[in-house]
Amino acid sequence: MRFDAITLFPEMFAALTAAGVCGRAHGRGLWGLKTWNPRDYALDVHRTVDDRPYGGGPGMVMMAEPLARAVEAVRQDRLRAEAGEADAAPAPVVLFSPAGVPHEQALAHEWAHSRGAIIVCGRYEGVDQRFIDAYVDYEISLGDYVLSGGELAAMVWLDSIVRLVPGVLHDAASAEQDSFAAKAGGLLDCPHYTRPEQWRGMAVPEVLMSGHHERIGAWRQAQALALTRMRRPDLLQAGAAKPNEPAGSDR
Ligand code: 9D3
Repeated sequence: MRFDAITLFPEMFAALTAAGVCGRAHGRGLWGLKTWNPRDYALDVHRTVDDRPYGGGPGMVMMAEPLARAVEAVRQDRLRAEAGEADAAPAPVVLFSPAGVPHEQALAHEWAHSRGAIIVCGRYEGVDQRFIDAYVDYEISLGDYVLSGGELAAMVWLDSIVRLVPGVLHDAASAEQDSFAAKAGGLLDCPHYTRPEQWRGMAVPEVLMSGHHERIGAWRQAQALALTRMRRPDLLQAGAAKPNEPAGSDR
């Protein structure tokens, strides 16, 4: 599994390959990441990658040509690396943008079984639409809040995917029991406790000390349901329309 990130801030991605679950998996060769700076593919001596928007308005727009040349360089590099591989296929191009389809756990599972992608991180007000039309296969958002660029969104997206890659997590069950995982029925997770039994006058719930596995399971289920009803009632609306699904698309 190989990802290539086209970004004006390649150094940000070091966090992903250096630390934690993703860092360890990277060290074990379970996934790879290469960064590419669009400035290196600019056409002028000033290495310009942005310009003012046609039609006016605030901010700057990322120019199409440096991004396009960066994607072409990645594709050449991937062809060289994959030479002789029987199952080699062109990698999809993914743009991170506030106008994208919202990311979610089910999509993380789908990407976890892919060969990877070419990631484009937007900065400034956005990316020239002609680059998107010509090169981008998927436009992805992380949610309805404003970031200063696509890098952190891409890193969160990558983290959600890499931890699901077979062999990355030691305990496969821990992924499945996460909040939002299918086996938890799409509920928030129940509360957790560890030693000591008393902490600053607060006790651990009786039932967890009982050793009665059936009652413990029922308690956790009830806690998860109550928490979900309180914080995320939207998760309990089975079959509710999602923002990326047109009305009536479920027939
Ligand atoms: C005035 C309109 N703004 C769009 C909501 C402008 C704008 C804000 C922030 C344009 C680009 C950005 C930078 N954000 C991203 O590149 C981004 C993002 C985000 O801001 N929120 C959630 N997911 C993502 S993915 C990329």
